[in-house]
Amino acid sequence: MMPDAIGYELDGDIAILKAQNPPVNALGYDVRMGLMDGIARAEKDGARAVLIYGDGRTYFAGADIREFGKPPRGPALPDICDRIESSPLVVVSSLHGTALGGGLEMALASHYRIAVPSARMGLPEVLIGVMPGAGGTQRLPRLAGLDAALDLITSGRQFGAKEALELGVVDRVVDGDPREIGLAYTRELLESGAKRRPVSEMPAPAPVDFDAIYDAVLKKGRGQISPATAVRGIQAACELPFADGMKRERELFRELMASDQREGLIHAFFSERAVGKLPELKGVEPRDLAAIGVIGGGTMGAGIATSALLSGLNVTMLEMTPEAAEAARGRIESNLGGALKRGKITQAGFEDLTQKALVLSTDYAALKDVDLVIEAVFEDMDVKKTVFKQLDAVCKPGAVLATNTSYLDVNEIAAVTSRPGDVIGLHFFSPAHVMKLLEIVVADKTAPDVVATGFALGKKMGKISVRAGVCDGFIGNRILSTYRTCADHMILDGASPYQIDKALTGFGFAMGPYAVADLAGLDIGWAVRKRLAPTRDPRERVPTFPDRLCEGGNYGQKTGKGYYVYEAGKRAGVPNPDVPAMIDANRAELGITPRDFSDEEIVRRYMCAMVNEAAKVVGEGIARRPLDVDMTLLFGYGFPRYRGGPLKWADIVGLKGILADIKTFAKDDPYFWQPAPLLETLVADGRSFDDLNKEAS
Ligand code: T1G
Repeated sequence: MMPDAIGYELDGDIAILKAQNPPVNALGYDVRMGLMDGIARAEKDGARAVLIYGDGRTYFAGADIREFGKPPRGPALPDICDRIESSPLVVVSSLHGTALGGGLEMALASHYRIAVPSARMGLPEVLIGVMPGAGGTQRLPRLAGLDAALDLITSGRQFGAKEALELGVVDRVVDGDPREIGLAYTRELLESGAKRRPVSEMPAPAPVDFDAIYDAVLKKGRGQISPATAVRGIQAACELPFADGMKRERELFRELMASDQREGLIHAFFSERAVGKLPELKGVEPRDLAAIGVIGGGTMGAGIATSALLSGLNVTMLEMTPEAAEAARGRIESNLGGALKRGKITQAGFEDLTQKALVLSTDYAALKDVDLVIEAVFEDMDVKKTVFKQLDAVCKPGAVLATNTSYLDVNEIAAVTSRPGDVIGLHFFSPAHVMKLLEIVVADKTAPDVVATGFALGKKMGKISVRAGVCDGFIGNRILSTYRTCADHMILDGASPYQIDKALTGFGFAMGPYAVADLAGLDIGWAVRKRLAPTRDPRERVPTFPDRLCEGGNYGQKTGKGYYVYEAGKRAGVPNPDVPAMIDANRAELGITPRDFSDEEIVRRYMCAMVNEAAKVVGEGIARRPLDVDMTLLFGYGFPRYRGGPLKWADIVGLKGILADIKTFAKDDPYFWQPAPLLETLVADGRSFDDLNKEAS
């Protein structure tokens, strides 16, 4: 028999309502029913006060977001908040864990609030595409003031008990058990004759120029509408009577609830948790992970070592010479210096990490006891094979041997060792101590517990780990290569790199593909093109203007010039005046008469290319599920989170139309626009990528 979602107890003249809905006391239907019943019962029992707190790890962590998009059931949260606030009894909430969203709104509807020092709070609704919908935009401004309410609600950030006390969001911060400190505080209130203190009856802040605030927040949202819409809710608190403000909040909340962006952000929320849970790893124990080795102390190796050190791992960094080892130490200390500056570590922590946890060596023997080694040397197959032969000879039995290669064949690397089952790809993204994406590349013979160890390392390092199969570019770079080629084709046919970048930032990308290429370094793509040239299919349309740019030594930001020219001290570049002539020459070589492109067509072609290649990646099993591709693009390639990822976007806009467009585009270039078999199957069966996600979980 499931315990009641809300426990009820009478302690003297105090009724105690205890949330019992693990893991996070989400305010699902049973909890909401229990709260309504509990308040009514307390009043019927003649209690003088009610104490509300959460069992387990936290006070209510918000509405149950699994109910979003489903027909509403049972009492709505705003009604429960109003019921609590209007009770004739004195209502006290005792907060611990993470009182978020509707949870904090419940506390704001209480008359008094106490918290333990470690408690954290927040109204993160905008982060999942909605806004506070149970009075948060009406009560928080009254309690904490307009500036704090605007900051907390439009950012969705969490804040701690100390800040909450300073803002007046909580009345007390006392260490101890939430129930005990809550009871003691409630008794003290009753003994002192404290009255009910409805926040709704407090004066609201004076109105200000909310249109200006709305415009500023909308601009900052880069296309995401929930933060700016929440501003209109706060505006209602300042301009309307409370009841009317609540109505206005509800209208705005419902608008957002019905939006594609809410669908995209909720998909991202659940997918970033699901992506690390592979059915094939159920019950598979990872190997020990206390100390790791990193070979190669360049940008990638130093970033990987930094991330590992910050996650509590001991790291042995191997370089070729003492000078290279010292240079690697310098890079790692510079990375950790950033963490120190941001307060992520203390000075003592910095010294521990750099003096004790980090060991530098030029001798492979230093790796004989590590649990896992990550190779991050030059992207050359022969160099990597040499390294793996030495690792095979030196590392202890059971040590995991990982390569950070971004596209080389992990099967080929594994084959030079006597233990291919211990070999795996761990593809980090630069800078490795900042980027959250980790592609875990599983070779044909990689053992299941080695895969589990890769995921355990990713979790320890705070990464979003995605399982990838072996192919050129794995998941992310393979898809990137296709949509970048589509962009190059549009340039050959008449678009400019600058129009394409503008169109894609308008779609929600932080940067357009050509600005990204300048940032990453144009020489990387150039090397890939040269590597692939011998095996190119003659039907492929291959632009030459990118090579002309590189031949001039223009590699992007690192040389000060690429598609853009970067003047010293300026973050953004300006279009490189030499580029149009290179494009015109390329068009002339091919006999192309350039045509105009609308921003809409640019985005449509770009996204159809991305979705088509992603469908091939899922269809071939390189990515286990569509959500795995979505998380790869969100966490490694700047895809706008409020669209959920390319395959969520495809489901929302409709697969039928996407396939039809691909077939239209194929008339001009049948080789590039070969429809993905999986896409054709889904359209034929009337299914979505999300259907595949559900089937795979
Ligand atoms: N609803 C349903 N399930 C939830 C949930 C929620 N609100 N929060 C977490 N879970 C699940 C999660 O999917 C995972 O499930 C498990 O709990 C542990 O979570 C009216 C409308 C609370 C800080 O946005 O920020 O209130 O994978 O792995 O790292 O205005 O979860 O185990 O099956 O993340 O310790 C507002 C979202 C809702 C909070 C805990 N609230 N959650 O982090 O564990 S909207 C939120 C979080 C709202 C009102 C509006 C975090 C956490 P599974 P976890 P964690």
